[in-house]
Amino acid sequence: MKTKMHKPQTTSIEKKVDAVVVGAGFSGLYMIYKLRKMGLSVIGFEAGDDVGGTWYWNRYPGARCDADSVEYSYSFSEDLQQEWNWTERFATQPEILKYINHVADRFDLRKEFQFNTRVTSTHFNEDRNQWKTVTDKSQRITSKYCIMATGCLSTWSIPKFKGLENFKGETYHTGNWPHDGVDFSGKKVGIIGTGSSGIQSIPVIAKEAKELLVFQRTPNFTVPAKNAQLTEAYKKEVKETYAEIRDKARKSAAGGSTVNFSPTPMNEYLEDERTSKMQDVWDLGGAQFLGVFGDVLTSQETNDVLVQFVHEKIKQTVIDPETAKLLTPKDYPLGTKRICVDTDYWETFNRDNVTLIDVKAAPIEEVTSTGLKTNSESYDFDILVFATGFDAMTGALSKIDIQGPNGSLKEKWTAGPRMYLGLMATGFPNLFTITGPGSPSVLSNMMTSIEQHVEWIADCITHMEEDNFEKIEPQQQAEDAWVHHVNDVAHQTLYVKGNSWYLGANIPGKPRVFMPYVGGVGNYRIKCDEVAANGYEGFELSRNMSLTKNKAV
Ligand code: FAD
Ligand code: N01
Repeated sequence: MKTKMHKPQTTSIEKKVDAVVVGAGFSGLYMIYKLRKMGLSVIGFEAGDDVGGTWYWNRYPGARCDADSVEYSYSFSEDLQQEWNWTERFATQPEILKYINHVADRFDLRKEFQFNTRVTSTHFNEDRNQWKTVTDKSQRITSKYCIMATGCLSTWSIPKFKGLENFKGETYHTGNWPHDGVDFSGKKVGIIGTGSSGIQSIPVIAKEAKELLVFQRTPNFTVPAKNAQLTEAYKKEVKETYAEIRDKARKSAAGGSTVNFSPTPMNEYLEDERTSKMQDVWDLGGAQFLGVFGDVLTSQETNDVLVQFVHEKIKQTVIDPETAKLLTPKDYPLGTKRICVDTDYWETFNRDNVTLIDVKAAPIEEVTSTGLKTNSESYDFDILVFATGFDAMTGALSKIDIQGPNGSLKEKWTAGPRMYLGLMATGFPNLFTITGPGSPSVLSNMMTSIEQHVEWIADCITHMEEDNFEKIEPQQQAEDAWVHHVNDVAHQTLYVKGNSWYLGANIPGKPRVFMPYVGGVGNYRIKCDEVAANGYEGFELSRNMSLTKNKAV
């Protein structure tokens, strides 16, 4: 989907810039745009060979967003949002990647990036107030600021199955899909994983493959997308009202204006109104089903009512009662594992060429040369697809050796991530993360959250440059209080009852800590704005006299 061939620049071995940005997804691109506009010198590094992040890597069949396309886009440029035309309610991966390429071309953003380059370490030199960033191409870049735009869902995870190296067929992970696609025709395919990626790809693979074996450990709650082509009238209306749409999204709980999360708890509806209310929202399609009542994620009683509603839908859709039973999520509240949005997911299990296999009852023991073996049976296939998810939120950061003056980020996060506002961590001056742990991030339309973070970081750096500050880092007390608050609000919800990647539960050995902030995008923005307005309350800003001797202090 590249619109333009580009020659990756190669940065000389030693270089000094104002800021290093790691990652060329939506976050990194906008961060580079802002920093460059502020007159700072910047270098971006990206492990992939082009821009796109999530949408560069996740090219599996059926991949698309489940936030409305018109809102899953940048708002920072009025011209950009007026000139771009989305075609579907939920855009496909190729369309989103085309959009990202358009943005990169339009604002000439590639020239600051070095592609095919992974950042391996960054160490802070306290005497010089500088980060020294090292790449896998042995470059060493010093910079005052280092900004991690490394993504919440960019470190794909393949479980360490015994015997995996013996498999003679093809293997793929949805999060690292080949750019020229996979030919499933005439093939017997096994897929492990029934989260959002599995649920999107299974219906499409089932249509292409000769046979599909779906290995399911936990059934997931999913809502039909009701995807559709966007009409000209709708697009015109959106463009005319974009300012209001964006404003509403920024103030909302989940970062979107079209997702209506009702504030009204279920008990305020009469019993016979509840089912029709659920049906109405179900018919609208998409993740907004989670917000049908105001207390879906705080009241077990309300949640149970939604669960029953979904159970009925499965029964009505899936013909074979045993398969229907197996597809029915029972052990956790709806929404506490990320809700999925699908097209024809349950219907796919009515096809003759699709078999659902319960690997909770009979766990996978090993991968063999021709397929896999559970503790009760062996299965053969030609292609094995891992839809097994990501080391979310902390994975990409933990892979980089990040050393502050008093130790590494990895050590600091041994018992789970600790950050102030999900933006910075104590002990790591001038190092920012975009949508880091402790911010609404993955619980929101991430475009809204990414823009908010990039703009906050850009304003903070402007403040530092204008007032000759050399260093900023959170005060320990502020960080501790924020971590406590994030934990506290999460524990007032049902979220902590699901074995989700939000809690790190999908990665063996990962500390069980609820990582995103459930307090809502609008409230969180107010907090961040207040912090900035109060002179970066909770942060320690310092000037280094020897370094700033030529500047007015
Ligand atoms: P990413 O897009 O993940 O980009 C990070 C980049 O950093 C990657 O390209 C990676 O290669 C690079 N990188 C990481 N570490 C290094 C390193 N050490 N050195 C060099 N480069 C590095 N969100 C929504 O709000 N709505 C949706 O509908 C939605 N759908 C999604 C569908 C899928 C399949 C997935 C996986 C995620 C989805 N998300 C969705 C979340 C999505 O990740 C964000 O919306 C958004 O794209 C994140 O952008 P980003 O730039 O922050 O991170
Ligand atoms: O990953 P997941 P994903 N044996 O972690 C199973 C975003 N996204 O890539 O639940 C057997 O959700 C695991 O089983 P269990 C979105 O934020 C969005 O699907 O741990 N099975 C689970 O079924 C999403 O939440 C879209 O029991 C194993 C699956 O693999 C996030 O990305 C689309 C196993 C992993 O599900 C991640 O989604 C795609 C094992 N050893 C992604 N290990 C949109 O539509 C894991 N599993 C917007």
